[in-house]
Amino acid sequence: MTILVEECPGYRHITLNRPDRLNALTAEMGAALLAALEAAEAERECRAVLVSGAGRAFCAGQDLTAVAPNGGRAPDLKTLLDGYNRVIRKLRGLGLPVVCAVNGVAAGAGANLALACDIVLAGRSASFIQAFAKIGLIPDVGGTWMLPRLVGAARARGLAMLAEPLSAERAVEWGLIWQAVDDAALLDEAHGLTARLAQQATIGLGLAKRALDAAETNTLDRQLDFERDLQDQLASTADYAEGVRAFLDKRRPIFTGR
Ligand code: LHQ
Repeated sequence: MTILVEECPGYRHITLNRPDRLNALTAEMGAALLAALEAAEAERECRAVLVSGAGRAFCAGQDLTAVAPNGGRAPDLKTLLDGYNRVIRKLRGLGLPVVCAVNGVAAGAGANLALACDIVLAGRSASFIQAFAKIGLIPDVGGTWMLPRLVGAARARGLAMLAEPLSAERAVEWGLIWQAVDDAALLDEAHGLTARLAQQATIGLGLAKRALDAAETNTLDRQLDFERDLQDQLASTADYAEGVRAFLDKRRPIFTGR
């Protein structure tokens, strides 16, 4: 199986599972990943998702053996990317927090798959490579959108054009990812963080994602109205009532995701 799904208390752990190919992506794997995200979304008890890779890498991007031009004929990258783009849209639109544990190299579409997640942790020996330029392509699956927003125009251009590995520490320094942790501690840290998010006010976290994404295109004026409307929606959730009650009672809140 190209994807493994483990049920953990309150969340699901999805593992990219082609370790002998550094978890390089195939159309089948993209479809399985999308199905796993849809299943997580449909399960009421699932309130967060963790994504990581099996073996020594996170993901080496597109499996290049599947897209080599054949006898001068160009491969069908359009259909392939339509499939991967569904995964990116699902990750961004998912009303659940998604943690990514980058356990080794994340190259090409693999790097940008990681960046589409909400909170990215990486092992100190991991690296991010916008490998596309090495094979004559542009950063895809959202790379050209995410990179300048995360690291600014100058660094985005350098990463896209030079295709050099960026260390996990430098990725944190540049604001590309949330945190770098010791390799041996990565999975424990990522599970701990995901479990913690799974106990938070789920609807609020989902709407925070929506608001932050909407802010990329909204004016401040429109965004203020949008925040007001989302906050108005949240005012009637059980978790808001519990959060305020717990604060006033000086105790820890018990959120139910409702
Ligand atoms: C691989 C791959 C791989 C197949 C390692 N494919 N086998 C493009 C087209 C279409 C639509 C969708 O979007 C895209 C976007 C993209 O993702 S384009 C970018 C594709 N990825 C790359 O260009 C990265 C290619 N890989 C590498 O540069 C290196 O393997 C990295 C830097 C990731 C890791 O290097 P090493 O740690 O030195 O490992 P390695 O190169 O020895 O790889 C181990 C094995 O995995 C090896 O096979 P072998 O049979 O020799 O043991 C590689 O051939 C295989 N592998 N990446 N993308």
